[in-house]
Order: sequence, then C-alpha cells, then structure tokens
Amino acid sequence: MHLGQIKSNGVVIAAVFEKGMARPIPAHNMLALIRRAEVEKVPLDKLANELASRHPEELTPVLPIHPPEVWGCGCTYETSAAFRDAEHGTREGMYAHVYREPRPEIFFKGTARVCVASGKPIGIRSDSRFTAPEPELALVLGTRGNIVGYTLANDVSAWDIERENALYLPQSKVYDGCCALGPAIVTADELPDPYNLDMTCTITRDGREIYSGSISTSKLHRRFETLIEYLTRANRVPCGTVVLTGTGIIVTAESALAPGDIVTIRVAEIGELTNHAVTAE
Ligand code: DO4
Ligand code: MG
Repeated sequence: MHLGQIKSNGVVIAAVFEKGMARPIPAHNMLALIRRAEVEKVPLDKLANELASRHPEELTPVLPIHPPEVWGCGCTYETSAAFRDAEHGTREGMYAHVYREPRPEIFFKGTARVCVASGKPIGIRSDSRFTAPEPELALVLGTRGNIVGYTLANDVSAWDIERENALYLPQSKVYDGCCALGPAIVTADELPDPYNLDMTCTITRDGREIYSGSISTSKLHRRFETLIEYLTRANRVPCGTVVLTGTGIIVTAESALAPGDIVTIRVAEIGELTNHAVTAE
C-alpha cells in the first residue's frame, strides 16, 4: 500500500494513494497512524484501509511523514566509499575503513524542519560550490526500530565542504532543504525484496538532461537490520524516525547542482521524487 499525507482544510492528514487518487484518513497524520498501528498491534496497511475514506479524491501529496528525526548512513555502497577516498587523495582512507569495518557510518541528518516533499525546492548552500544529490532508499521506523515502510530520499550534500575537512560533515549535510522525501511510503509488506530495487537519478538543466545514473540496491554492502541495530544502540530513536541508507549513485563534478536544476529519483515500486534546486541563504 502507498501511504502519504495531504492537506485538508489547512491540516496535514494521512491518506492512502491509489491510481493517482487519495483516500484521506481523518484525524490522523502519518505519525499518529503508525503509532496507533503499533499500539493496537495491527498491520499499518490494514488500519489505514479501515480508517480511510471510501471516496478517492484528486489531492496533492505533501511530505509523506514529518519525521521527528532523520539519520543518514554513509559509505554503504563501494562507489560512495571509493569516490570519497579518491577526493581526499588516498587510495584506502577513512571511507574504505568505514565501508569494511563492522560499525557503519551513521550521522544525524536533521528533523522535519529540513525535509521537503516531492515538488518542493531542495537547497544549495550559498557557501558551497559543489552540492550534489544523493539518491537513497529510506526506511521508516516504528516504535521498536522495526521497518514499517520505505520511501525515497535525496540526501542533498555540500561535497566541497565535506571534502575540505571531515569535521565539517554536519555543515555539508544539515541545512535548509537538505533532505527530500517521498513521493509516498510503501508499506513493508508490499516490498518483499528491498535489496533488489533499481534506482535511477537524472538532473535536468534548462530542459536538457545533464546527468543520468543508476544503481541496484543489490549492491548495498549492509543489511538494514545492521544499520538499525547500530543506530538504536544506547539511542532510543522515536517512532517515525527515517533512516537514509546511503547513496550508490555518484554524480559528476560537471553536474554540481545549480539553481533551477531538476533532480528526479525513481524506483518503479515506490514512485518518483522530483525537486528543483534553489539557493539556501
Ligand atoms: O561520509 C560521508 C557521507 C556519506 C553518505 O552520505 C553516503 O554514502 O550516502
Ligand atoms: Mg548519503
């Protein structure tokens, strides 16, 4: 089932999305819906179906969830680790170490404040010369760190600031419009093999495609359970936390984001996350 949120009389509520139409779920936003499914111990899709209106409407999806916390995982694909080490001029540096060692890289990406829906602008820091999209599969967690659904994410990052010094990572990762999520959350039951998804990413500038790349999640070097286990060690993340599982698509320097660029991330089973870039002052 594809779940998300819509705006009804100015209030954000959850909805079931089917064939381009939405069936609103009154009096629940996505977080409340997930929490209720957990408390009542019923599958999320079953509860959503019971509570949703029987009358599909043409409504624009907004952010599929307002996550209390978003965490990012890094160097989970060989392409990401190798690119970042090359940037630092070392053949096998700290990124390869993290790729190889049992403990994964996990960083705080922000809260709902920095998240934007499909169709809304993603940010380019005004003090960055090389901001890149990072197309990633994202996990939506329940109260016990269980995966309740999957969505797409763009972990937009200022790679030049990260490259200057590793201690600048939080500044390269966290700022206005740095995290796009959507278009919808696909419930876990509907995605039996999340390690076999084909993801593509394009960047379009002035109507011309300037970058196109793809990756399969089969190339992911970590299991989701491992990422969640490390994330939740001595760290009880709240229900509705979103975990970005890392990028396998590394864009070229020529396609460093410029204002007006359109980034589109696609996974057939989930949908299309499209955002245009603007300068974040
Ligand atoms: O170490 C830097 C961040 C890595 C990252 O975000 C990724 O691999 O997706
Ligand atoms: Mg990333």
